[in-house]
Amino acid sequence: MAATLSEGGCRRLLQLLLLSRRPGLPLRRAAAGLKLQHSRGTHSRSSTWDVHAFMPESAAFPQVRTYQELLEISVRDPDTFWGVLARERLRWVKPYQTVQDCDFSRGRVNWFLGGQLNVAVNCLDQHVHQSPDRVALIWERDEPGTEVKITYRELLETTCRLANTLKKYGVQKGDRVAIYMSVAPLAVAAMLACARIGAVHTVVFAGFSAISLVGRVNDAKCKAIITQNQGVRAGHIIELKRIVDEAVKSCPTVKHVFVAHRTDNKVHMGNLDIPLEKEMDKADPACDPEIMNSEDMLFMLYTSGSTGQPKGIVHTQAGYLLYASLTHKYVFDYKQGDIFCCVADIGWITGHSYVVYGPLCNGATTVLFESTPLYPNPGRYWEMVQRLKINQFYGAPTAIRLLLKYEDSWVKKYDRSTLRTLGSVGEPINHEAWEWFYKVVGENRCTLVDTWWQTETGGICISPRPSEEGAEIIPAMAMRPFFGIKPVILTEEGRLIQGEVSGALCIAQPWPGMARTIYGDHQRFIDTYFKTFPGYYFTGDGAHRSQEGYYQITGRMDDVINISGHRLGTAEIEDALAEHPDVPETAVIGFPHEIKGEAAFAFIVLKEDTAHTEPVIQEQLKSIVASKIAKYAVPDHVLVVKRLPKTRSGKIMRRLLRKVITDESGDLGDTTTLDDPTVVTEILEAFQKYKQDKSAM
Ligand code: 7RM
Repeated sequence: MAATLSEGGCRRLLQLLLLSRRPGLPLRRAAAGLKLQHSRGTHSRSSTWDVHAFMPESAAFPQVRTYQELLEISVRDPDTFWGVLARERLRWVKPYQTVQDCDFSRGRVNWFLGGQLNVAVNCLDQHVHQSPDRVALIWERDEPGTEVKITYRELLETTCRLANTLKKYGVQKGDRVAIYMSVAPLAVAAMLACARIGAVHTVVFAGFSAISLVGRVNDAKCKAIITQNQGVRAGHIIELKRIVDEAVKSCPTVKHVFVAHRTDNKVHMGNLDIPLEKEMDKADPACDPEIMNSEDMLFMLYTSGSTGQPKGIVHTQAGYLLYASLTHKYVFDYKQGDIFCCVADIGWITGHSYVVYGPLCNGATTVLFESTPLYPNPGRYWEMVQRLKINQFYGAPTAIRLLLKYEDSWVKKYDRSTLRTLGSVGEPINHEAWEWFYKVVGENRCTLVDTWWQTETGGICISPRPSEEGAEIIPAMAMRPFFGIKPVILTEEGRLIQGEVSGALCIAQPWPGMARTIYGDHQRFIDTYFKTFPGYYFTGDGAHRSQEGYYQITGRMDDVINISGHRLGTAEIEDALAEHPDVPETAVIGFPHEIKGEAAFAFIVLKEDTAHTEPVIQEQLKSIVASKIAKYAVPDHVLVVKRLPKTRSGKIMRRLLRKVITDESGDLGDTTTLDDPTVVTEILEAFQKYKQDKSAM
């Protein structure tokens, strides 16, 4: 399918191009503060560096000569920039007419209106036409050395068979389908099969409990669930089908459960259950793609907020795909033929954008990592890098912090000379981890990018690359906005501040990858992201901007914590703990943890007449959290206190609790609003005693 433009589209594009060529538009050359990285032996200076070779689509902006000018046009004239990129980089059935129609005050975000396309065609068919035998997926199975390669032709056929199977059982355009699987080619095919027939997938991380699955499936009103008989991770079996069996009892909308087979073990098959591979064998290997509008839903993904239930973040077709693929190419310096490896699980947004959609849209070979960093030993990642000849490696700081505790020989004994780019995502990366990743893993020669983004942003928004070639990278800093991203920093009162400052990180204008709504609750979307600072998208994160204009993320400003890169609301954990009949009150705080980044600390108040001992209740509470949410959400510490510190209006003063557990109790700040100041001494004593008992803290 050729990229074509209708007459109207042509006219509009011409207007845009003419507009962008208007003389007198100030295009500043290189930004202040750009230094060349000295550790790089060879670099061409920006003056000889060809921006049109760097981004071929930029030929549409002939007046642009430097990287800085390209970045500026993307922010100053987003319609021109994104209009050209969407036209050139996506395969359209029908070209769009309007680049964007957005209004933050209403939470209205629309891109490429009038356009029609199919995401699966962009990710598969276009590459099958050009190079059917190129490897699309390398499935790095849990058992090292047993990887499976799948070509674009094979992935297209598998996707079509799966799509036809879904159709046969009544799944139609617009229906929601839950995917509860570990990282596997069939999981990727399931996502793409939904995209092909216009169904909306919601991938639920396979570490979530049955109750969490129920919550998401019911909120999305899913018609079907696609799962596996079992999962395999670090040599252990995960009973995925059994968890689904338990869940579907409470999911009235689910008509079918498709069961793929990861192991040879038999599992119970009930009324709703359909053996997936068997059905796929019978299905037609070709499936006509559904023609989708740019703003039809592609997927929803649940993520935690500061209050209540996780919210279903909605992403749509064209804008999301364009943003995921463009960031994949430019942040990681992906070149055709590279083997790209993002070790994230497909249950998170990182897996959606940088295991599946970004790389496949670019025709890349993408690695699906099923295992864990320590299985069968701490050399797993690097042995895989050597064996698969990986060029880009994208992972989480928590894994790096874990691995740097082991001998460097676990890294050094493997050949990592294929690596060019290393990436970090999900949480702040501390200096020690950054340096180890850069020096030991990357041999001081790879580019290491700390990438900041969110489920809601669809793709990377702040990252040291792309940039002018050879531009400096400051360790452990996300630094530079991506094309089209205009970060701003506001004070708590909502004042926009220029220059060096710390404050609330907001984004001042829409970009194609951003979320469109919260499923079933658009008002919550507006309230969460556009109310606090009218006119801006509020990220929920704080940031510092340096004199040079570089951004450093300082962490969440709300009650969201980040455990091993997994986002979680403290309110969710509190809600789970409150299920215990003997626990009337709880407060959960995030506190720094050496490996996990953050861990949960729960303060609980017990009923006076409880029949259980404290240790029994503590264990019961931990298992409630594991079964209501997931294992990773279980608090590391559960401390029984007589009362919680509250203001006179009854609000729990978490700030105080945080100071107690981070040993800052010498400076508790303003406690005058406390209802009863003696509660502080009480809690401090309880905490000291707890620490003594658990000398591990
Ligand atoms: C991609 C992802 C989003 C939250 C975000 C931040 C934190 C992510 C970084 C980071 C510091 C980073 N999506 N976060 N990346 N903090 N430096 N490079 O993680 O929706 O699951 O989480 O994660 O707080 O708001 S997410």
